Amino acid sequence: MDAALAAVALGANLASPSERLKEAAEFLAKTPGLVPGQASRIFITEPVGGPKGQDPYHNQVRLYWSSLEPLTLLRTLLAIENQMGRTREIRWGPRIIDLDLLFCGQTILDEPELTLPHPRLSERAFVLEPLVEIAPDWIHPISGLTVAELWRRLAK
Ligand code: A4P
Ligand code: MG
Repeated sequence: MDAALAAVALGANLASPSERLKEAAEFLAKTPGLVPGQASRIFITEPVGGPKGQDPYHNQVRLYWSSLEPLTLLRTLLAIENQMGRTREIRWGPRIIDLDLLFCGQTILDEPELTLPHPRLSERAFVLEPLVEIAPDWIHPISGLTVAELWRRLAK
């Protein structure tokens, strides 16, 4: 498989979140089949959904040239979350690390294990704001809109 540009959203709001983003990036940089590209700044964001009283999140998006199949890449992300001690109790509850696959080239998939592009990509400021910094011209394969256009729509 030729390398495709993949975008990974990193989020954390427990246990020194910015350190956790760094740790996850180190795991990703060591993964065979992934070549790191640009990384956005880290944004500190208010929690969206989930229980009241959660701490703010640290969010970032990182790009990779990936020669992995999308499902292999997703399973790699879940394995890194597990290695870092992620547990799942409440939907959208506080987390040590969340690694979501935003897109993998122009692949469209609609499976329970992996939906691509990420189904909430276009409505999440904590994802689009970092993404627009590093991939403004990427075209969403379903809507046909660029990331810059999606961000302008949401930020209005
Ligand atoms: N899955 C399917 N498609 C994907 C994909 N493209 N990327 C499946 C990642 N996973 C995908 O994931 C649940 C299952 O989704 C996985 O087993 C995988 O096979 P999860 O990590 O347990 O759940 P999650 O990420 O907490 O849930 P969800 O619904 O994807 O979360 P969202 O919509 O991403 O929201 N507020 C701020 N400020 N910052 C945040 O980062 N994050 C969330 C999570 C809520 N509020 C937030 C933030
Ligand atoms: Mg997730």
